Amino acid sequence: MTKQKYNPNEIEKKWQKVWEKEGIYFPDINKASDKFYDRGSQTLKKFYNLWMFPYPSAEGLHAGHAFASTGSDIYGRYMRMNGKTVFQPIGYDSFGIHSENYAIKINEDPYEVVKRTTKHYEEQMRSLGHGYDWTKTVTTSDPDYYKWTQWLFIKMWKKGLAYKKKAEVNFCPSCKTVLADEQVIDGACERCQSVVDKKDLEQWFFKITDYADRLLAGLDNIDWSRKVKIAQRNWIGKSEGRIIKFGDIKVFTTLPDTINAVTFVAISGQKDQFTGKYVINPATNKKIPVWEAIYVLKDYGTGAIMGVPAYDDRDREFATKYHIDILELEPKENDIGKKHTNYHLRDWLVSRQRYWGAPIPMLNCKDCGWVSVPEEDLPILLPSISDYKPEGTGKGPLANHPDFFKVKCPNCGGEAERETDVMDTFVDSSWYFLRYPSVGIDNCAFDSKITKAWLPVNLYFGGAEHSVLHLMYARFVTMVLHDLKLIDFDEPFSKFFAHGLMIKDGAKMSKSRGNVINPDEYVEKYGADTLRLYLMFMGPMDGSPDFRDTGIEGMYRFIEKLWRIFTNSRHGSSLSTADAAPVDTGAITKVDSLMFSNSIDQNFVDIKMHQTIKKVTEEIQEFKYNTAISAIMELVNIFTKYPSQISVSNLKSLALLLAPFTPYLAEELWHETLGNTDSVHAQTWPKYDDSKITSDTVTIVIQINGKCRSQFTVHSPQSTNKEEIEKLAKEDEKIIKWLDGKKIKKVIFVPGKIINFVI
Ligand code: ANZ
Ligand code: ZN
Repeated sequence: MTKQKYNPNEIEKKWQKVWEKEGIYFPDINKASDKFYDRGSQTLKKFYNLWMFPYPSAEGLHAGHAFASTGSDIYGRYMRMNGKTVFQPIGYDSFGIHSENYAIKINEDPYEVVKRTTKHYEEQMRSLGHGYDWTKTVTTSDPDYYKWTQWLFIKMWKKGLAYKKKAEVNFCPSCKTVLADEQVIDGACERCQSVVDKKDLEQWFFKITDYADRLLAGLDNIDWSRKVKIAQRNWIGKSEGRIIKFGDIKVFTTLPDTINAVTFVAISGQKDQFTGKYVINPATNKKIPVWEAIYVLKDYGTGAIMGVPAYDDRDREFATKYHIDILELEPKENDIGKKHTNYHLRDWLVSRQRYWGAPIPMLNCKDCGWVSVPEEDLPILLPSISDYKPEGTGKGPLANHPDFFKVKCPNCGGEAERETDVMDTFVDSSWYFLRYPSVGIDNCAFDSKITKAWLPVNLYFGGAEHSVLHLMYARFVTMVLHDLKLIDFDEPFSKFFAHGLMIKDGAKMSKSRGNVINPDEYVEKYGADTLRLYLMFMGPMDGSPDFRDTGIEGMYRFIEKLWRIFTNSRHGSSLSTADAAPVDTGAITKVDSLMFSNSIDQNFVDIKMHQTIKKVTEEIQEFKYNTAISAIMELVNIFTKYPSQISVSNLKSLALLLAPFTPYLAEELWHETLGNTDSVHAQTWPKYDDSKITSDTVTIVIQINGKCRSQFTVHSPQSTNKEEIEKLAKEDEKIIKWLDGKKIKKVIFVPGKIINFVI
């Protein structure tokens, strides 16, 4: 009988079509909503499994995306097999500088660019075998999405949380736009690394500072890692101190007890200089000089400090440099000044002088001032223009288009001008998780009943680099919508898991290094299942695994071996020794030291099966997919060694364990070998029996003339049976060599411990 060879390309294409047709990843959102409407049962049933949506770049998905998204997909599949109705959507963060800069480079309309890149992403993600709900995708640059981003802006405005003010802002001369504080890393633009300038510009802000305390307090109620919570706390930077008056200058201090040692006051300035003024230190009544200093920040505290060179390093440096007195005095408790709490968190700067973003739905009327666009006029469409390149004038490209900005005031009918800035992409991504379940509904941003049923997100999977930006904004927006009574929860992501970043041959993957891995090649050559397994086997999800493609061959061979185990069992033949050759993955550990004879009872394979189910189950819950996979490999090794002991039920369990990791392979085997007709992904996760796990095995040492030469493992009852142990010991490969041509004089047996051959 000819055996069918493992052909991933054929299998994977086949199941993609079937899954799509049967909609196995498309939960009926409305039906489920009726069922889950009651929060109590909802927590039992629904599972909203979310991976941070990517921005669709020209290069397409790279292997780092594949690593992260596979990690998320495995969890979703696991939860589905644990009885959850899983909703796992995907979309594209398609507005913004990435797409726009690329469009400029190739001189094409960003709209066309995005159409092409999102299509490419979709093809790639489909091929990877992810269980996405393709009926509910979101593209942030589509009018049916950004209409609601504009709506969100208006909600902010009406609640007094959006305002425009002249502010000293970070301006990237290369990107020709303002940047939020969070987008400036050590004085350089996060995207292009250019040194950032300061400019005074009129900008729109969201008042996230009003929510500083809520954002802090909320952290206590969510299941996020310590690390991410610390990052958020530091970013909010709550600091308690006092405001103290030195003459007419107010300073903010966290160490008021050092006031005796204050020898100067400094206000924020463009350069270090003495102002010529003096003020009285209220604690000592002494006259002290007032300076301007660069190190004093304009926007923090009161924008002025009391200089305590004896206790503060920067003050000491300043005093030394400018020959100001240094007073070494013990701090003394006092109650001068007024208690004050300060935050490092700044208001969120949301306007950008660029083209490729959602137009800000505001207009400026000569008589009425700033007025929001009536909601029924949304969306304010981003017009298609050819001169969309930023000029760096402090105004966006839309400011060159009177046909766009010249409008009538909706209040008084007078002359008005639209805002020509567009929104920061972080606004787009601050609420997209609310849109997914309501995709297709066009009379609201999110349907209240559906949202109540499906939100918050149960597991959010994403990069740790978003710890303070995106995650803080999304939490803020959620709190605001909660306060507007539009949703009934105020934390969007019950659990957040920060995955690590994949590297390539020891270095960070980047375009400039030319070491970006395209997953397509590997899918083409080995199939998505091999790639998935390889990516997940590289290390734990929160580590920085190194992609070295030498390992992928071994993984392919492992899958072929799985294939043979199943297909051979169907043909009723047993595995040949060649088939049983161990896979070269480095995963085989303890098993090799176990030696059983063919008389081993079926029980042992069963024990191993239950142990593996337990291990895989526990490791998946911890996102340690690598060790889950090694456990499966160990099991497979046992299967290849004892082919005659494999029961159909063992094979079934193995297929189920494989399903989250290698969804195509598992489905194929489930149907073609095991003869099932429904999807493996709709099955119940295998259960383990604790009573079967405690392995009742005993290790027997084999000695030759009293010296330990080998050992093997048997079941406890067997271990006291001299004849059986002697027979098994003589079958041991090493012992065969020792005994070869020798005469056994005596056999000493210590039941359950040692068998000694005297030769
Ligand atoms: C006296 C003092 C003595 C201070 C000492 C520190 C150490 P956090 O904890 O970050 O809030 N400060 C206040 N406003 C500032 C501004 N606009 N620019 C630069 N520095 C400013 O830091 C609060 C401390 O930072 C304040 O407490 C103040 O210096 C300084 F041994 O006052 B302190
Ligand atoms: Zn008006």
